[in-house]
Amino acid sequence: MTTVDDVSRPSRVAGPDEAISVEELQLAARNHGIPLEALRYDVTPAGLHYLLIHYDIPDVDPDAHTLTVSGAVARPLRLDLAALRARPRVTRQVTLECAGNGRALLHPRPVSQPWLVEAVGNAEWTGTPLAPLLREAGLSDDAVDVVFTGADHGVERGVEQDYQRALPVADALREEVLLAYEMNGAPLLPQHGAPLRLIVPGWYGMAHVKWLRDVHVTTEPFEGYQNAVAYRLRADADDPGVPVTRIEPRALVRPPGFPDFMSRTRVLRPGPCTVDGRAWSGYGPVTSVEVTFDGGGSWVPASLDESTGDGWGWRRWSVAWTAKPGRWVLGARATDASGRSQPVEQPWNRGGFANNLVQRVAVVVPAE
Ligand SMILES: Nc1nc2c(c(=O)[nH]1)N[C@H]1C(S)=C(S)[C@@H](COP(=O)(O)O)O[C@H]1N2
Ligand SMILES: [Mo]
Repeated sequence: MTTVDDVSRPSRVAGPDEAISVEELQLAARNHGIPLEALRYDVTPAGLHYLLIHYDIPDVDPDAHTLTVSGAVARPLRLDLAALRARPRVTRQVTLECAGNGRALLHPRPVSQPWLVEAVGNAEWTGTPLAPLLREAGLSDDAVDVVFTGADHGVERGVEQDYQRALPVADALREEVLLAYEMNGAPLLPQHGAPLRLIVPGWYGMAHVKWLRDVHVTTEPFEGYQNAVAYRLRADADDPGVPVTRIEPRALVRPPGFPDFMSRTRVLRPGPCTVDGRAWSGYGPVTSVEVTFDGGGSWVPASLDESTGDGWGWRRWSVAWTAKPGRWVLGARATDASGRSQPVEQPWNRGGFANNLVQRVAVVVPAE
């Protein structure tokens, strides 16, 4: 008998010299990253923000769309977009990063969406805070998790599902969590969750459920696929692992000079220049950034601009450099207020999540 299982691939790690497959390329073509030169913008223009869509962009009619609040609440609610828009309105700049960012650079490579380092963006999200709505619904005293369900549907490793992710009640009640209906001052685009999505500042992308249609309060820990199976840090396939939650600190270099078409190696004219980029963390503000020009051999401190927005967005960093002829490998390392920093040796886990290995940007400075 044919079942949906037959179309799914198991979770897998690539062989030592196994190249990126057409299936990985198929995912990469759907789910694009930020072009790194767009690190120049404080607020990432919507079309340049990275994208990650597990299944299909669902066909949702904004005029008919409703959000239900159900489960362990005293007063279940149903709100349409007009009702959500009539509620208190908040705009926050939030850096979103996919938990799988960096995966394709790992050895061995976990086979999934093959991100290099570009699964990030910093947009302005407008919506209404979630916590007051949950309080109005009347959370029961024994509430444990809040499950967010999207209108998209698919199958993953044999499990047919609506995209669903839960947050522990205490995290769902944080004041910064938004039900967002606008991105950068315009209604959400279809690919970013129109007409409604969750924004969970500081958390990796998988928590920010798009095409949000239901908020369900449970009295038992949620055991759905995206919490219990997919987004866990595991040493190997048998390790139960720990959940992926907040964003580890990372700094990216805005690639200087101009690129070679095929290798994307940078060519930079010799002489004084400013090297800059962005840094962020979900564990507290970035407190310092150091820069290397020799692939991690030595480091110099960068200066940090103020955080744009109210602390959930990235910070620009910059450093003066006199580029001398030769080959250079640039990278930057962020440290945050919690003391977390970035490794120069790869951290590894089976899903390739929360990797914040220091970036390597090859730069050639030709002789004059
Ligand atoms: N409903 C739904 N929400 C989702 C996803 C999804 O596939 N379906 N992908 C998640 C993941 S893994 C990421 S990284 C972010 C990406 O958000 P963006 O595409 O707006 O950048 O959305 C999250 N929300
Ligand atoms: Mo993601």
